[in-house]
Amino acid sequence: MDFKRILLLLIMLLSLSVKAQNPVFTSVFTADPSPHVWPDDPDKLWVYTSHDEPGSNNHYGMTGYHAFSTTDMVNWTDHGRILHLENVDWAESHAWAMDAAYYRGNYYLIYCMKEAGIGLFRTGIARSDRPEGPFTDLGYVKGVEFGQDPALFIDEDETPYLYWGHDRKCFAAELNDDLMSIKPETYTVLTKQLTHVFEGPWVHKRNDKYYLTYPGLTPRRWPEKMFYAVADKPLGPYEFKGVFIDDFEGQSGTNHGGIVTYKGKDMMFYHSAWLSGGLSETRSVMADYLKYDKQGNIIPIVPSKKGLGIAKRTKTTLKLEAENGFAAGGKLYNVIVDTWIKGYSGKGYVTNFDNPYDHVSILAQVAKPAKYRFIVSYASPDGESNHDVLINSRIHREFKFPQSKTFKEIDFGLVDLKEGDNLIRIFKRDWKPSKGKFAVDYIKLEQVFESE
Ligand code: FUB
Repeated sequence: MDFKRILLLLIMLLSLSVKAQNPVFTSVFTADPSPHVWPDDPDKLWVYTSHDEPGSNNHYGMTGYHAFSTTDMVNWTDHGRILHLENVDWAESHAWAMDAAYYRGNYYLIYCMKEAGIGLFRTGIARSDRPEGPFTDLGYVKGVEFGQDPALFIDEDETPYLYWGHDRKCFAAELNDDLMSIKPETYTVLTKQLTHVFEGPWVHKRNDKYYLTYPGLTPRRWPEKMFYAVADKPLGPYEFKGVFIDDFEGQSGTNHGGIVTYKGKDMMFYHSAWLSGGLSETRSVMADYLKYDKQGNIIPIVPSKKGLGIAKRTKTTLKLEAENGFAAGGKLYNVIVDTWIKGYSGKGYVTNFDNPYDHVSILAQVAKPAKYRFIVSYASPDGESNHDVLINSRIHREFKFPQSKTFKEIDFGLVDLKEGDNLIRIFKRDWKPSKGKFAVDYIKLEQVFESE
């Protein structure tokens, strides 16, 4: 082999081994990540995010939230839309940053939206008995004015603390046990303690110290950098420490995120504009390891393409539960949710496709037009079942579901999804009376890459 060929081979081998795990989610535009490991499942990492609509490139049109989970930091599941403006009757717009918490046996999403008719930010609270939602709105937290960018921190003694902040201000308070109102006597203005603060406070605890991280602006200068301050008590006083994510190439105007310890490693989740190629308000979640020095100071992070550097890239599969219906942006038409056939995932499955047009529609949100592998988990105990699948009313296919007494996945190959919202409808194919109980548990849409 001559020298040129050897060089080419080396370059090819090198490019195969290059690791590029940032941005973390490449299937959908995401921002304001809130990472958590829940106490009942230390093997799983969850990241809750807000959602940027492709093509809009402005924060004003933001409408909903997503949940992602992983057990290896490489393969991620996008559980789809977990809460949307349509599910919150007091709100009219601006589904901006949120946080999640596990508290007394339930999962909570604490988020902000603008109140209908008033147009000011409220801090909303929604609950689910499952980490992946969907979440049901409970109303807004009383006693919080201008409640943008809330973070809910549950201390080791189970005391709940709320932090929020916007427009160069930051506040905190202890919440009452039902999480629906603040204890007025604990209301604290943190603004002066948090040099350069702009919005987005987030709190984690390490070695009995409370770390409050936040996006800030040095005088009159965008984009935002990430700063932090440390305290001995959740409500302060906080000692300002400095910047730990400075300006970086391809960042969005804003930055925002949280810190988590997962399988012994500390990580910072934040966002950039890398996936959209620099569109400042079309963002994507990033993750990098975070390290502390001996004194407990955060060692600044320099965002890198490599990110967590475990694999060549991350891969996301959308796993969308059929039974979540309207709460997840879908629809159940003349079908029901049942739990009789065992072995389903989520809260149940959809069945009773008795007449033509009876259907389940499931919402899949993606960032860019792409091919996805389409998998359906179903059961058809009484024999083969034929159904049509409509994707955005454009692709129309006839799918055979062989008899199966238990739930199993069937792979229907590649389908095309468009940028933004895709509605995937599974419905009965013909006018013949139904043979039995065909049931849809969930659909999966798996990212595929050219080299696969
Ligand atoms: O995502 C919308 C807004 O941008 C958030 O609420 C802010 O923190 C900033 O990230």
